[in-house]
Amino acid sequence: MMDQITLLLKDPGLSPALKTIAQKVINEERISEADGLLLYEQASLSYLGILANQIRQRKHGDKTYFNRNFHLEPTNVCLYTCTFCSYSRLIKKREEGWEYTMEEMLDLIKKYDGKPVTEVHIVGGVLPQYDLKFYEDLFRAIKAHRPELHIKALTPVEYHYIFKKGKVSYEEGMKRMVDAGLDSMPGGGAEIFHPEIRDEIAGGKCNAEEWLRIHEIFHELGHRSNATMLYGHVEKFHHRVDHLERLRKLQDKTGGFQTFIPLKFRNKNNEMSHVAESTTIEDLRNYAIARIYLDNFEHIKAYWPMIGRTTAQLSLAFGVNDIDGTIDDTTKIYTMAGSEEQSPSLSTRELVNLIRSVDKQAIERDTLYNVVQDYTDHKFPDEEVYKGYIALPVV
Ligand code: V47
Ligand code: SF4
Repeated sequence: MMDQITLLLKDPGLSPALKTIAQKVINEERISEADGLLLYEQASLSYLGILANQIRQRKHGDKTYFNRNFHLEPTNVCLYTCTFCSYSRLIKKREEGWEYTMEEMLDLIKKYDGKPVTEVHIVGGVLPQYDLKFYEDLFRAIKAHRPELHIKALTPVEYHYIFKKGKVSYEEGMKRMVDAGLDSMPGGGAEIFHPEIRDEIAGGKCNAEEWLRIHEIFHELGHRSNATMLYGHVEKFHHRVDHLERLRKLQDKTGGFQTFIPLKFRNKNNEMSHVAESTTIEDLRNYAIARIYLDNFEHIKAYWPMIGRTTAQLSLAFGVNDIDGTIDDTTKIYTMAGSEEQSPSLSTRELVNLIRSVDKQAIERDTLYNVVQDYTDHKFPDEEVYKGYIALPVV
């Protein structure tokens, strides 16, 4: 029987340019920026799915990773005014937001004592009192309380601000963060790198070069980080290609990125509510193109609280091999922006079933992709033998 890619190449309706790109994927050759643009402009969902799935299968087979984490959001008050942000309460409307003290944050950390979480993801707004010293103290206090808890914290947006305010270089600042207990960096704050878009939607915060430089320094210190792209608003396809290209270039240099996470723009309660959201078809095309373009990234992650469980399941056939953790409703960033999941909480068993029901293997990982537990042949208590498709409630 002919495999899907061979059938694709024999399709008389496929343009020579798309055939050439398919051939590159088969030969494991890198595609160019022009190829990337052509994929966004012309490639069908089925074409992209076949190619992205081929790469996913080559890299990971059916393995699909998840981890157990929780979010800590020190504040939702922010100095910046990103137009897509539904989360922040401007400094002028401070009373509508929250600003946790050190003690309050440690209490939130302690709520997870005895629970099998491996990671705390810390992210929030930017405010002067959350300075370099504050975060050093916070990381140290978390490690003193629970040394094995992995701290994945802050983005270059916060680091750029606190280092400037503290009058330290990026190099010195990142070293101090690592010394205090920072283990890895999440992918946020990347938005769209191209200044034509960045200045419009995220003016005033760190620019593309600064975002990339802080990740580079962190990688040079021997640490790993993620990258995101906030897509589906006012950017054009060439801005997305530019974004992917800048990430691919830095990854060639450092190899320090673990995972790429496309973030679908949600339009509730923000200054861009008039901008229509992308369709599910476009979301799946975007995952697939990211998988094809970022040949030097090991993992592509779908953030299920944002896109919903069903699209997350579908994404696993479009290049995605990771679904964000078994988090509970500790993050407000997306619920406030109108995400699919109003109370994003899944138990390990639900998450495993979600992965299994599309015939993939569920693997629990830690932040650095060490296997915590392989659920492929796992039988939950009171569970009958796994029989294939499990219908999930529609959300
Ligand atoms: O930088 C804010 C995005 C990001 C909206 O590294 C929005 O494992 C869509 O980066 N519509 C922060 N997106 C979250 C983030 C993240 C999430 C999950 C996992 C990881 C990881 C990182 O959220 C921001 C911004 O790009 N965002 N508002 C919105 N209305
Ligand atoms: Fe502040 Fe981040 Fe919201 Fe921008 S996206 S306003 S930096 S919290």
